[in-house]
Amino acid sequence: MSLELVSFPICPFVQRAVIVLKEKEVDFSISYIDLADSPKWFKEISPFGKVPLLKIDHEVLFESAIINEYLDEVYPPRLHPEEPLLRAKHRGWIEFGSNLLFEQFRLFTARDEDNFQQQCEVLGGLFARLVPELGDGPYFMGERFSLLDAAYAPFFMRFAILKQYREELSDLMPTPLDRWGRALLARPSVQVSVVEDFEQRFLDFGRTKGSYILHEAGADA
Ligand SMILES: N[C@@H](CCC(=O)N[C@@H](CS)C(=O)NCC(=O)O)C(=O)O
Repeated sequence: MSLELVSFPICPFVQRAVIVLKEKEVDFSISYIDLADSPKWFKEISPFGKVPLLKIDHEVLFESAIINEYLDEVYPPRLHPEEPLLRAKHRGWIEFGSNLLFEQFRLFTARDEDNFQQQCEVLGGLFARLVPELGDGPYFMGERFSLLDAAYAPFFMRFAILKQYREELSDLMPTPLDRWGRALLARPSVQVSVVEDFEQRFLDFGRTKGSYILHEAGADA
């Protein structure tokens, strides 16, 4: 069976699937498209016009959560909880993590101080909601790295970059979340889940979107 991930180099949703493939030590190839000018073949096979896609021989899967569940069912070790109720809870919190990524994107691409502060409030509210669910760590609800952990790692990787541009972002993140993020970023599968020049590409993308915090820090030259 040949596996190919269709990607955009800084997409956090593709990164979720890469982390799972790395955790499971599965061979795969990755191809990159330009989302601003996506090829015809991609439009034909991507129902939402979004990455990631996972091509499995001649079949195509879309949506990161679905792709990861498929990988989890086919390749060991099992990362989703075995117990149905807990698994369902994890699915809900993975969805919450997707929302967190969208709000982080809005923070990154905020075009002025007011908008940036508004987004800080939104993220602060989401953090407060998440903290009581965490448990004692080091991972979400326990000691085992799960699909949910893979789904949140891209958020923490991007947040670590953004913190360099606005100090108050460090204060915004509650200590238990920060501890969780550090555990995720220390994971080898997470460290090799992005392109080598990821940070540069991420910042370049922010500049094209008029990111206020980059501009303010004089980082958009
Ligand atoms: N719910 C989707 C979200 C994927 C997503 O938003 N991908 C972005 C790139 S990070 C995309 O392809 N955007 C293209 C577009 O919206 O036109 C998933 O979990 O896979």
